[in-house]
Amino acid sequence: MTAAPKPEHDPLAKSLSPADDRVRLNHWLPPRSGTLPHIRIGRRWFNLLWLLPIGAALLLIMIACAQALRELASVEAFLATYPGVASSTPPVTSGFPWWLRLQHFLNMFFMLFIMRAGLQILADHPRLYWKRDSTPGTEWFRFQSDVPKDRVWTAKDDAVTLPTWLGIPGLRHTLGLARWWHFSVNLLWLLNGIAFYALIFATDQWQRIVPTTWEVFPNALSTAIQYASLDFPAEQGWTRYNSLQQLTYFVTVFIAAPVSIVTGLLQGPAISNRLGWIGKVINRQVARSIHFISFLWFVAFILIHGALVLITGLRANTNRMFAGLDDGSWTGFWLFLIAMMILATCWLWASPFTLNNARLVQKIGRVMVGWLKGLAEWFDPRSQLTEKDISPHFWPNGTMPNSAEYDALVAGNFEGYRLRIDGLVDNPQTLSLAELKAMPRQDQITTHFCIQGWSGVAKWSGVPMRHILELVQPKPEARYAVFYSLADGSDGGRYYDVHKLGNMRHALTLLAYEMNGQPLPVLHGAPLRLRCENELGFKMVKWIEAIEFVEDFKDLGAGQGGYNEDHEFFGYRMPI
Ligand SMILES: Nc1nc2c(c(=O)[nH]1)N[C@H]1C(S)=C(S)[C@@H](COP(=O)(O)O)O[C@H]1N2
Ligand SMILES: [Mo]
Repeated sequence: MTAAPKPEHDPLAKSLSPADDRVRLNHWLPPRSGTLPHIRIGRRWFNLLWLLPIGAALLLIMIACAQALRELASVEAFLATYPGVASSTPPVTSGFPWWLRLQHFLNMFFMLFIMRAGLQILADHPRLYWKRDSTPGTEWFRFQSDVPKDRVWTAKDDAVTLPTWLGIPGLRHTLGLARWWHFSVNLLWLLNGIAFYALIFATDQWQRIVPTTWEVFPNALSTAIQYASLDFPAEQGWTRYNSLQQLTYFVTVFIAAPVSIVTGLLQGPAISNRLGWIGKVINRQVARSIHFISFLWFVAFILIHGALVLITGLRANTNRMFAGLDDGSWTGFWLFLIAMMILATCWLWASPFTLNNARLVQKIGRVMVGWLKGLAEWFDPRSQLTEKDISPHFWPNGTMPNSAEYDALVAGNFEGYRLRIDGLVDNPQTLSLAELKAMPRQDQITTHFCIQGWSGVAKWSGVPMRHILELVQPKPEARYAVFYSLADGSDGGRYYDVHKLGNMRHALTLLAYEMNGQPLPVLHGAPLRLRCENELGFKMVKWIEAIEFVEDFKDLGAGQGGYNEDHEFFGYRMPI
């Protein structure tokens, strides 16, 4: 018996390019600096840097007011009735067990990486909106200027640079790598959190952070007045936290953390487009904005918590949380310093390591969370919107076709266009646009989720992929559909992307030739682009030239399953 011949590919496979396994600055998107963070109030933008002097002034006023208040007999009486810890709060008798201390450290460790990587993701579309159309000018927060009106401004143009010490991995448009960090560490953080929930309720530790009486509110007010007056309340931190601490820890652990997780998941097309009204009310941009607000909560919490640990008794506090001791020794303080050094070292190491070993980070990320993302791909997204939801602005993205061949197609109104469908199919096809239009037509109004963060609604019309499958009859060994573009990618070589066959059978997977009732514009992929509503935008190849069915994609391009997977270290399954 002779070995089976090596599968031949569509001729376009030769136009795919290899890719670097690390981020090379001379091949990367050139830097672009953003602005300082701004918030929009009405029609005016305010620089958030103003919060520093305003905050300092408010702090001073607050101290003065609190001290003046404490001169009043009625306030002193209030503080006497509500000293800061509700009298019925049960004391915790198990001290600070090792698991609690370890989880506290791990939580801090994970959070820093999650937050830095999250910021990097945000920097790829540095604007936040409350409406899913992401129309420039409707943002409520941004660290980028107005969108230029005198040229095509793609979402990629809009991404800004972060320093490598701040973002992971820093630089510009590195969100592919940032997402591996964000999601992989999220998983560890989630497991740590689940174990924490289980352990605190299996012991008496939950009593520290779960209020059990309404008296927690007057007591929290009392604690706030005492802190603000700089005459701190007596500490009983070994057994009970004061009510203000209890409330803030409760909000952080039981509200901010779950809200972050839910609003994170709701930003994924597979989940959001599957969930019906929930995905509409808490749409991509609402979820993204709330996700960011809960990030701000964590930042504020960490800063205030850290500051209070320092000023309310560094030795006692670190002794408890790092050594589990309630004595006057310095043991906890030294352990705390070691923990901080580990943190700082990893902080400095993370970005350079990621840039130099980008492919490895992609692989590790895929092992850690790729399977979870794969699960979400099973959802067959069904959510559709109505004409009135169609976005007034739909961000364009990607690298436009730049060839005489394409120009000739445009000049000829795409009459010369032929879609080639080949590979592991029984009936290879070459279809003109007219032939495609003669096939069963489907209209759908759906939300587009770009990996960078923006979203938009449009009405797409075209041929459902399931009819294409019926026509060409993929062979049993065909597992993936490769979409080759007429356009190159940003770093040279053809743009392409690979989809599992399952995705091609979903009801809303479409070869679109119309957008909002008009022939597909060149900017958005004329004459033909893919719509696959359970994946992020980069998987929806525009300006499709050929579709090839294959058994494996390892021998295509750099073998990662698509152009951005090869060149920007994205994952090839991206339903979230
Ligand atoms: N050929 C090609 N297709 C592409 C891209 C590209 O760069 N080249 N960019 C992708 C990305 S990242 C997105 S978000 C969508 C954007 O589609 P739009 O321009 O219609 O918004 O196209 C996708 N398809
Ligand atoms: Mo995108």
